[in-house]
Amino acid sequence: MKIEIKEAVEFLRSQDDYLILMHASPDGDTLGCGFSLCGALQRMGKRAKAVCPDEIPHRFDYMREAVTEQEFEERNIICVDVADTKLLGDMKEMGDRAALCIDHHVSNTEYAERLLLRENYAAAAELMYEVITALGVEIDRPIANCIYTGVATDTGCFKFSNTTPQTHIIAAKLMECGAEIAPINYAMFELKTPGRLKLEQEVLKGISFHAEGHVAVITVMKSVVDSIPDIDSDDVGAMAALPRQIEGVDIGISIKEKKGGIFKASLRSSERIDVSEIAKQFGGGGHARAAGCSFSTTFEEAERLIVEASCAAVRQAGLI
Ligand SMILES: [Mn+2]
Repeated sequence: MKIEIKEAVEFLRSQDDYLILMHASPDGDTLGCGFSLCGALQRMGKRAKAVCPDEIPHRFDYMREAVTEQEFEERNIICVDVADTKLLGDMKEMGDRAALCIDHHVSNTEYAERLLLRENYAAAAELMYEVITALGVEIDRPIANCIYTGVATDTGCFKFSNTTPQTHIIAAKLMECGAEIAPINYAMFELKTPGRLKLEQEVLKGISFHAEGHVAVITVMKSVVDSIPDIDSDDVGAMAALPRQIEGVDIGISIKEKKGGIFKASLRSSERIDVSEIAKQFGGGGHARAAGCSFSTTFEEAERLIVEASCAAVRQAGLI
C-alpha cells in the first residue's frame, strides 16, 4: 500500500525494534538512508540497527558515527532505497516481510506492506531528509553527513540531470546542520584505492575504439581482478565510467567477466544515444544513459555482439 510521509511518521513513532535493510553492492544512497534513519530512530529513544547483505566499503566508515550498536530482537523491517527484494542478496526473505519501504525507484515492485515512494526524487536520501525532519528529530552533524552522502552520490556530485533545485536546497540545509561536504566529496569522488588505480591501469591497456572513435570498449577479466589484492566490488564497478571520459566517445562499454563464464556489458552514453535500446536487444535493460545486459557466450562472441549493435546505433543516430 502506498503511503505518505505523515503515515510513515505515525508508523515509525508507534513501533519499535527496527531492522533497516540496505541493498547489496551498497551505494552512498542506500547507506546514507539506512544509517541516518537508524540514528534518527535511536535519538527518539527507539532500538534500531541498519544492516547490509554485503560488506560495506571502507570509504563509508564515517557513516557509523551516526549510530550506536544495539542488540535486540527485531520486530519491524524497513527497506531503504531497495526497489526489489532481489537486490537484498541473502537477506531477501527478510525484505519480503518488510513493514515499510522508503524509496525513489520507478521500478519499485511494491513488495512492502507500506511504501513511501517519490519517483521524481534524485536520491532516496532527499526523501529521508523529509521523513527525519517530519519525525521532529534534530539533524546533527553525523546524520547530516549520511544524508548528504546519499544526495551527493546519487546525483554524481550534483552533475547528473536528475539534480533539481530541491536537491540543492536540501544540500544547503544539510550544510547548515554541519555536513562536512569537502571531505565527503573528496572521499566519494576523488579518492581512489591503490587497488582501483592498478585495475584502471590494467583495464586501460586493453581499450579499443570502434565506429570512428564513437564507441570505446574496455574489458574487466576475472583473472585481472583476482590478481589485485584489497579490491572491492565498488572499485570494479567504477570501471564502467572510464570509456565515456574520453572525448568523442558516445557509447562507453565495459565488459566484465562474472562467475560461471558470464560476461556482463555495462553501457554508458552521451545524450545522442539511448543505450537501453541496445541492452534490450540482448535481454537487458536500464536507463537511456546507463544500461546493461549479460551474455553466456565466449568473451569474443559477447564483445562482437555488443560492439556490432553499438556501431549500428551510432550509424542510426547519423554520427558516422
Ligand atoms: Mn538511490
